[in-house]
Amino acid sequence: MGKVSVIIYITIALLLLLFLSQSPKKAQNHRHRRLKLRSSFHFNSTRHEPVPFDPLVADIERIREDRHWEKQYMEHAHPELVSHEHEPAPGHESQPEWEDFMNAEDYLNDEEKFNVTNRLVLLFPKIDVQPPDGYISESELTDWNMQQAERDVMHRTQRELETHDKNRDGLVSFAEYEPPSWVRNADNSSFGYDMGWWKEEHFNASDADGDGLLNITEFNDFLHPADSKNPKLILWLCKEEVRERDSDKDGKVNFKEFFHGLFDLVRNYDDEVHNSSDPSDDSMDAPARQLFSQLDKDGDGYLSDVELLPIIGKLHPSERYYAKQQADYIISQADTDKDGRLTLIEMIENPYVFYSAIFSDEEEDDFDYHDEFR
Ligand SMILES: *[C@@H]1O[C@H](CO)[C@@H](O)[C@H](O)[C@H]1NC(C)=O
Ligand SMILES: *[C@@H]1O[C@H](CO)[C@@H](O)[C@H](O)[C@H]1NC(C)=O
Ligand SMILES: *[C@@H]1O[C@H](CO)[C@@H](O)[C@H](O)[C@H]1NC(C)=O
Ligand SMILES: *[C@@H]1O[C@H](CO)[C@@H](O)[C@H](O)[C@H]1NC(C)=O
Ligand SMILES: *[C@@H]1O[C@H](CO)[C@@H](O)[C@H](O)[C@H]1NC(C)=O
Ligand SMILES: *[C@@H]1O[C@H](CO)[C@@H](O)[C@H](O)[C@H]1NC(C)=O
Ligand SMILES: [Ca+2]
Ligand SMILES: [Ca+2]
Repeated sequence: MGKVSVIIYITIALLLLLFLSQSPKKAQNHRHRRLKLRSSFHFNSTRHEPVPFDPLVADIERIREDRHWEKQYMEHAHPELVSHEHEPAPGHESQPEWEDFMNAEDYLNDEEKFNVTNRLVLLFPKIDVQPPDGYISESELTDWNMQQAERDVMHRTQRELETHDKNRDGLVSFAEYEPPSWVRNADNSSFGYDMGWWKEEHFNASDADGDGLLNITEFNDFLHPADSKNPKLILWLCKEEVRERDSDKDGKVNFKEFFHGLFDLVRNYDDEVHNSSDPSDDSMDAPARQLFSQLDKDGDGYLSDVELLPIIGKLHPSERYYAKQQADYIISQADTDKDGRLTLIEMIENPYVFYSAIFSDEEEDDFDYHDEFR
């Protein structure tokens, strides 16, 4: 740490002491709310859950989710074993003090053990890094959320990989891969979407080096194509989008299919599209026509897979999109002086915003998760 940042932190610490000594009531005001761990974990969930702000909470949730997952996995893969007393799986013998769910919750609500103010004081300098100036900017908070999300995603991917990797070589072949049961049981035609997911073409597109096996990076891409940098997989995602939107099955997306399937999803992200460049054309679908012809590079009146490339990131938001959305939400709630960034004092004044993912009594539901996307 440079001299400047040391001075900044000493200043912050002094300000903090001053603040704490002056407003003891304020800190207690928030105290009757109980923090609750989430229990909405499902195998089939495609909803995007926000990742906890505090890595300690994330760890607790992760351990709990692993156990839940093991249990479901055993019921699914080895039903013959489930009737016996449930044995902890290998590698999980040593349990921390939050042995079970209720203990974990008691732990979080025990102010001696889990002091939210102290947590924020501890986390602040880890987030305030670019530059360390005593303020947390939107981009610093987005990066932080992104780090938490990546940790979480890789943990789940690792766990998934272990269950599919039958010969334990750390790689998944398509023969080893078994799609989730709700994919296998689904009748092809009853889904309007998800048709090509978890099939061989999806697998092959994820296999960047084409050796027929997915390593952890490739397998993570397979599970989360929207976050992948593999061009083959991104093109597959466009192909899949065409398949899902192509109601008349001619292999391409015409204007009608675009207007009724894709346009609304794109428009929400892209305010420019609202402005028609041609003021004389004031029909309802003018912005849609404008975007359509912009995308239709070869002008054949249809959108092909490659022509969807410019908007695929909007159709399938990446982890970074959610990280930024969560950062914006937190700042909007905690930025008391409305300067667009957070000081430690602003954070301490609004501690529950940072633990909102685990609120038991969250009143507002105004955080838009975009459920309809993956
Ligand atoms: C997902 O699983 C939950 C139970 O685990 C079930 O209630 C829900 O209907 C399932 N959703 C879909 C889309 O299959
Ligand atoms: C949490 O820590 C702060 C700062 O150290 C302290 O002032 C406060 O009393 C603590 N709260 C509880 C409930 O222990
Ligand atoms: C789904 O469609 C494929 C061919 O497109 C077919 O081979 C498969 O049996 C179908 N599965 C179900 C469950 O209908
Ligand atoms: C996937 O790649 C393998 C070779 O690694 C090939 O045999 C197979 O036909 C491919 N499948 C699809 C659906 O492209
Ligand atoms: C997985 O394979 C890809 C090439 O397909 C490579 O770029 C990547 O570094 C590998 N990941 C690991 C963790 O070895
Ligand atoms: C869109 O229209 C608004 C006013 O309605 C204007 O402020 C904005 O600059 C326009 N954007 C573009 C890209 O033309
Ligand atoms: Ca590979
Ligand atoms: Ca501020």
